[in-house]
Order: sequence, then C-alpha cells, then structure tokens
Amino acid sequence: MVFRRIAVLLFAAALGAGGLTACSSDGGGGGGDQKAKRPFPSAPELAVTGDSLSFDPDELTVPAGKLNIALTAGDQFHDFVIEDVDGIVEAGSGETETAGFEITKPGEYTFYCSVPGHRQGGMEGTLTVE
Ligand SMILES: [Cu+2]
Repeated sequence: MVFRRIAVLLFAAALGAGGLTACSSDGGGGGGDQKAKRPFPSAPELAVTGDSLSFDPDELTVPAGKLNIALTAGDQFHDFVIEDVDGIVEAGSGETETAGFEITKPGEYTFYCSVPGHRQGGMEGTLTVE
C-alpha cells in the first residue's frame, strides 16, 4: 500500500511538471487571433525594443494612417499588439520583425505584449495617433 501511494505521488508530480512545461512553451501564441500584416511600403517605421518586461520607447507618436512597427526582442520572445487595432508583431529572442498597422482615428492607444504575464509585468505603453 505504501509503495502504491508513492507511485501515485510520483505520477502526479510528473504530470505537474509536464503541465508547467507545456504552459511555458506556449509563450509564442500570446497574440490570440491576431495576424501579422505585411509591412506597408513607404509608411513611417518605428523601432521598438522589448526586453526585460518593458518596451523602449514606451511612448510613440505617429500620424494617422499606415505605420510599420519594427520590434526587436531581447531576452525572450515578445510581441507587440495595439488595443482595438488589427495586427501583431512577433519576434523571438535576438530577432527583429516588422509588421504593418493602420490607424485612421487619432487618439491615444495602448500597446502591449500579449505573452501571458508580460503586460502585467510592465510591457505596455502609449501610442499617440495625431
Ligand atoms: Cu513580452
């Protein structure tokens, strides 16, 4: 009986570890159903770095219309999404990826990294569209 109980505990521990691994390897899918748009030719391009749970810069200003975001990820995979705007940029550690966004309505928008826990950790900023 004692052996059986230990075996059950080990099995539960193995399941737990497997679950955690599956969870953390899911980091790339944070963007939900957002799809990256191809960069727009001749649209203004803004370079943003995501590293250590923050964006640099975390305040961006662009004219209304099409824009491209070039995201460089530092320590790990990050992405860049804008609230209420279609599109996403996803970059693996050490990579730079560029994608397009189109915002026709001026105002203040919040951008963030949608990898679970990253926004809560501080990966968000403000995009002002003029
Ligand atoms: Cu991130």
